[in-house]
Amino acid sequence: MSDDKNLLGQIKDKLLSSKRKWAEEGRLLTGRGDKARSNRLPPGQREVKNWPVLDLGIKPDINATTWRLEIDGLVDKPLNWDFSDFMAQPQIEDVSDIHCVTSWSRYENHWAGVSALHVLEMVQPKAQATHVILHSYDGYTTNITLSNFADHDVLLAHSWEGAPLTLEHGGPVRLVVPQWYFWKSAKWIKRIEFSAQDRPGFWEVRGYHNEGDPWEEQRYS
Ligand SMILES: Nc1nc2c(c(=O)[nH]1)N[C@H]1C(S)=C(S)[C@@H](COP(=O)(O)O)O[C@H]1N2
Ligand SMILES: [Mo]
Repeated sequence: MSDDKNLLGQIKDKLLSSKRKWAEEGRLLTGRGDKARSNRLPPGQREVKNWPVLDLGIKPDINATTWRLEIDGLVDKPLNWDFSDFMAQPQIEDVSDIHCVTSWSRYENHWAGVSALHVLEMVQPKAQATHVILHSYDGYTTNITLSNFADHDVLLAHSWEGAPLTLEHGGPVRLVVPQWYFWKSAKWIKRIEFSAQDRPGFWEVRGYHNEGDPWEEQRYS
């Protein structure tokens, strides 16, 4: 009995000392930190390394030569940009995570393009404007509030990971709204309309949440 206790004691000591050694060596540490990691993935999501394509299945026939962007509605200075006008605007880069409502998340996407804040400076929305309606070349629409559109990390992106955005991912130019589920990030952006009324878009009238905060799991209405 006392021998057994001794043996157990020895095994425990050994386990403890190897654990201590692991701790000293930092074994099993990913470098990400468990806390940071669980804070990064919204509830019900899983991380993917690829970048899935999701849309209505209509690939619009546009390219950098034919693409135009209209920015109008309740603004003082409506705009109509072709691709070279767009590229002549001040450019920003941003890194953000994608959270798709179908449950995949993709970390660390490097975007380049023109910030929504710059667009707002250019067009000067009227005081009555409260919402922004996004219209795309495939007929898709989506809606966000003016204040969400004005988030510092919202941009009209032409590049992803240092290369021009492919047509399947919304090139030549798509919207990126990192704080919301990805359905708010309109591909093939055609028109940005400032409005005094909220106007639910394609998915919002088909049961998706009107906002879509992944941290609140605002998936469906
Ligand atoms: N024009 C347009 N934009 C769109 C969509 C679409 O069908 N048409 N689908 C939305 C949805 S539901 C998602 S999840 C993302 C997918 O973008 P991706 O194909 O680049 O991953 O685009 C969003 N923007
Ligand atoms: Mo989606």
